[in-house]
Amino acid sequence: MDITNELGVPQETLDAEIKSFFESAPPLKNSDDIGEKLKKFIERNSLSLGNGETRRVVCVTSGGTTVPLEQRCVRYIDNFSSGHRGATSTEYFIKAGYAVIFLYRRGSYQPYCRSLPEDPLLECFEYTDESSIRVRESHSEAVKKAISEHHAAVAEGFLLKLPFTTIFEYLQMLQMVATSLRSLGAHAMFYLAAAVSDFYVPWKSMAEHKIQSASGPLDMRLVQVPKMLLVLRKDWAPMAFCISFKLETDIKILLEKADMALKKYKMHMVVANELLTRKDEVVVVTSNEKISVRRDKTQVGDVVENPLIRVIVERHSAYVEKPDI
Ligand code: PAZ
Repeated sequence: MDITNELGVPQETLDAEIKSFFESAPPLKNSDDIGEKLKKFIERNSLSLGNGETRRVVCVTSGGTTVPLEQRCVRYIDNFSSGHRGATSTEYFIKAGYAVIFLYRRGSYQPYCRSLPEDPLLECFEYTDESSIRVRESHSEAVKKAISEHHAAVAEGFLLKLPFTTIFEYLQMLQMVATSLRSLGAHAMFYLAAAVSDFYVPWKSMAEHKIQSASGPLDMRLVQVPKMLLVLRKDWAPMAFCISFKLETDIKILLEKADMALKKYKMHMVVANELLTRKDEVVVVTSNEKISVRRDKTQVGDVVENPLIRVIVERHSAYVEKPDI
């Protein structure tokens, strides 16, 4: 008899899809190095804080995953995500006393760099008559703040940055992080703000070389990415506090879809946001509440992540006291 899971599909089918995804994915190039970094980071942050508490650790995912179309990849499918949400949230989590594993898309926004211009190297620095390089006066405060806060977070062991590009790298790394964080139980959190591809080309059915245009229109079959959120919740880190994000462009279906995601993937919270207003407001959906969170427009430079992380930290604290798996 087939046992159907929360997604309405037989558990065996989901297990087989996940197995096939991981088995056919190109192996992570630096998995030993990532494993070592994770081990050290978690060991360091598992030490008691001296007041009977242990530091909480959150994995923040950020930016979009790519879907390669060729094994020797020239072309790929990408998405809009800039990584601003993940990078900014990381700053507020560290401020709230968390250690953060920042799993981010290469080249996307970085924590503590919000107030820098788009091309900091070329815009913040200048060449002097004495043939040295100095920070332009106009950017000196922003550069000083970015460098000192970033260095402090890394040096004190509160920030571990792990980059990904493809959907294959992302899911393999997420699995590594999740299984490493399992030992922290309810003190671990997942804040899944990355925009993860829903469809992909399995490695084995992917063209090896650059697809040729001479062969006419391109007909390509994309397969659905297996629903890993449920596996993360049930198997990889069952005690961790899990928050996923739901993005829609049609506000009318947003809350309904967020509610569905909450139930289907057994998330503790789903943060619902609409593409055009995502920097101003979000709605935090839980099993019994819908909390509207807005940035304070009267405060210059306030961002929606400030009140959002406050709400999340408060709920995580309650969960640590009384985990209700
Ligand atoms: O990365 P960003 O700041 O440009 O955008 C953030 C976001 C919209 C990608 C994030 O808030 C989100 O909703 N992530 C999940 C997207 C999804 O539904 O797949």
